[in-house]
Amino acid sequence: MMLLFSSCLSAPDQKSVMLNMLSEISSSDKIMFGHQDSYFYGHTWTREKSDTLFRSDVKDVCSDYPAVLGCDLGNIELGSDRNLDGVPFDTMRDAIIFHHNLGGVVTVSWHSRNPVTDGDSWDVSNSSCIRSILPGGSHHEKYILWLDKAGEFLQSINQKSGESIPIIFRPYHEHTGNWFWWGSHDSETQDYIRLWKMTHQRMTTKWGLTQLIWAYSPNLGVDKAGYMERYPGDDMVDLLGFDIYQIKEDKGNSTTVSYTDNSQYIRDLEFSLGFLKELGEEHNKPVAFTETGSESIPYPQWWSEVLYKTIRNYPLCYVLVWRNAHDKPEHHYAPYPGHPSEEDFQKFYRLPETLFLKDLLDTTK
Ligand code: BMA
Repeated sequence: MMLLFSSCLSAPDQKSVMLNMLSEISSSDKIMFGHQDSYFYGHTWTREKSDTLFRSDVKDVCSDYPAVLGCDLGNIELGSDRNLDGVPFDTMRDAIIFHHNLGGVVTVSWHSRNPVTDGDSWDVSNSSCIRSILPGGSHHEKYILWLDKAGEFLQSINQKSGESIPIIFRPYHEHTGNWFWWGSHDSETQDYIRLWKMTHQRMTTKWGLTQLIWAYSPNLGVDKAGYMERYPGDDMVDLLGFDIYQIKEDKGNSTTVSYTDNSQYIRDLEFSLGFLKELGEEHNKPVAFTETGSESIPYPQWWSEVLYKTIRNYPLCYVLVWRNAHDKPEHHYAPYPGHPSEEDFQKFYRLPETLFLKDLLDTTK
């Protein structure tokens, strides 16, 4: 599998090369592995300013980087030089260019702050937040400035690399839940769609980011109709995703949290990925498992017996697991050396169907 990007390609061409590649992988038996923030910190380490090479817990375990690098823009809207998890935006830019130059795929989410209260993304204390930032709303102008901060950063990646890097941009994710200010509890269906369109238009017309691949990713808890309820339209979305986590199962004893029963997670995946597959076909879009994981991965065979065993039946182009925090001992979704699931992850890595960065290496560079 090889990506044929070239710096001579225009932004729309870069986008179509990437979309073709994603569709090709979707319709094959292959799947790319992704990890959020993989290059910036791991379970026991953080990146030092003087580090020249990128480290990754995934690489420490299988000698290869993930094929998909996940990054998050949260706090860019404040003009901060680090994101909400402490990642310097300069490092993020360099990592995106490095990863792209090796043929890897980049996806960017945005846990932006609440534009009305200035609280974090999870601040849902006010209502009609979306409506307040749409044209005519009390916080519209402020929010446009926030969009511009994100647009400026994304544009700076292209300026530094000298080419338009196609990035899977995944704003306003998990909106079918009620934990983010952009969630479905906040406003009417049409408000969310207008927010998406306003964002799409600003990034495209003001910042010229025509190479962005727009990913729509609701979360577990909806059926096919619910998934599509706030769909912005085929012209505004390029990739259909889903966020589904394996939630800790509390057996009633506050000290015992059991992860050994994987059946509910498998059922959730089969139900949700089943209609995601149909939607991909109906809308002619590649489909991806945009976020997942089992926090701490306490079940050692999780990679082969739970995740891969289930997702291999669906035409996904990638699966991305969430970050390995360095400052929260239980908050990790990929293994690190010595982790109980390390061996099983290496088995997952060796499967001919799973793609990591070396499988995508762009030899044309
Ligand atoms: C959440 C957690 C938070 C983090 C946020 C954005 O799922 O990992 O600790 O700040 O994602 O990355």
